[in-house]
Amino acid sequence: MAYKFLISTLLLVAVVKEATSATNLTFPDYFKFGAATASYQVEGAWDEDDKSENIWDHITHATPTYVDENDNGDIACDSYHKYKEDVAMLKELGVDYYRYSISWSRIVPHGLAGTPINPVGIEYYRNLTQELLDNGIEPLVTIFHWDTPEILQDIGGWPNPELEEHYAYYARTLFEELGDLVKLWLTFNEPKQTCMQGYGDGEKAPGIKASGVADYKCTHVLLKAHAKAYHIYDEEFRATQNGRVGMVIDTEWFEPASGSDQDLEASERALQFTYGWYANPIVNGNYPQVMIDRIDARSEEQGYPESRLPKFTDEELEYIQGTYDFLAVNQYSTSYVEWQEEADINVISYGSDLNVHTWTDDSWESSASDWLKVVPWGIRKVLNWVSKTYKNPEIFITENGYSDAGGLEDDRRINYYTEYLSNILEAVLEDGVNVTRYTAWSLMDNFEWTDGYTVKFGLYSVDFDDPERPRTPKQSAAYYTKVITTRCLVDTCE
Ligand code: GBH
Repeated sequence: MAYKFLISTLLLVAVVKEATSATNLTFPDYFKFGAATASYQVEGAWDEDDKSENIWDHITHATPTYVDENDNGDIACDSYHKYKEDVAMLKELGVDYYRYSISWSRIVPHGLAGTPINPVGIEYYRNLTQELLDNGIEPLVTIFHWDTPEILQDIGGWPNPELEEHYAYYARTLFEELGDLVKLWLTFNEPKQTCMQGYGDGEKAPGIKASGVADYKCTHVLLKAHAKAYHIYDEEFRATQNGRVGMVIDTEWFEPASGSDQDLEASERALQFTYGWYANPIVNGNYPQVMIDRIDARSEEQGYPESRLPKFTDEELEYIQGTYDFLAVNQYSTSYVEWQEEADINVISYGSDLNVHTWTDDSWESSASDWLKVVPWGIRKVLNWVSKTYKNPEIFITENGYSDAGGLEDDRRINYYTEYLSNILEAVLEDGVNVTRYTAWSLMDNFEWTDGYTVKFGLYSVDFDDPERPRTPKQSAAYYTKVITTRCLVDTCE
């Protein structure tokens, strides 16, 4: 009998060991766990209470086929009306904090600096934030998550230098109206996607295709807007409010295809064109040298009177440098990268300015998003790279998560979280990377941009066919709660 029991116990241990290679280390006490959403993806109420149209309202209404199944965020998860339920979910999950974003066109419906503030918009975010605080959940607020007021797009959008002033006015308004409650601010979510997808490849609203030109102009204005918001906080609010400000930058890991100098250089170049495009200015004061050198040279050869990569003045460089209290990283996936022959000089695009060959491995597990492969070791490499490249900053992981086609028994999502968190924990405890927060994307299924509602990232499922938009926890929600309470990824930890 005892013998049989021993055998089956050994078998069980072997099976559990096989199922995961996750570390049995324990998350340190200071490490915090959160979950994230973004305004356009969850709120709905697109034209209620004096909110004006934003670029996503506009593109989904004007060109319904822009999104899978002609869907839009008109109602989404209806979080505008159901925020108390959202907070109850966060409480049930047991997270330390909630990352959510504010809808600019709810706060400044006319968009332009100096125009009236919408008190009902402010009230919504004060109510949501107070509800979080009453439930012991810390707010982590994204000021801008891709939903530019349409009026600002009508004057050219982010490539227009005026946007710096309009954004600064909006950001100051938030510090003034919410800064007594909110102590952690993120100026921009994934600015690379705003600029490259919005104005480069057209994959996101406003859908403009001017790669290699408009994406660089967009970034130039956006970085100045970020710096201005940071300085406004510093000069007018920090002393009384005591908060911190940063920017969310996304990157894949680019794994060199070989150890050759050329492939190592290609990997570094890809990281500099991706994470470095935004991080280098705010940490070191300018675009990465490899971007300046390559884009300047190609522009000249192409007959441009000046570089397609705009220049900062000396004052601007100084103004932008140091505008971060921590670095934030969104990380999901990995590609292989290798050096390639110089691209045709007649092609004008970000891709040919970067000029590397990338691909993914067929053996990597896929997800419901074509760009998302399950490569847990990639996040550990990204964290080490960010830490080493930018002087060992405090790092928040502001997004990480897995997409599927739906269902409550989401074992592949549990596997993703287990394996990625394991690599993060090893980066912290074995590599000495200063990561202090981990944010799961997403709290619940929501409007996944051009994929509409066909792709699901949530820990909670939302029934989009039911007008009440009921939420139901998936198995991954229970797993995440267990990780947060035990601070451990496997059954027993050291
Ligand atoms: C985040 O972006 C967003 O912040 C969030 O709103 C979104 O819902 C979530 O992730 C899930 O998508 O097609 O190969 O050119 C994710 C990072 C980077 C993913 C750019 C799509 C395009 C890669 N994104 N990427 S590709």
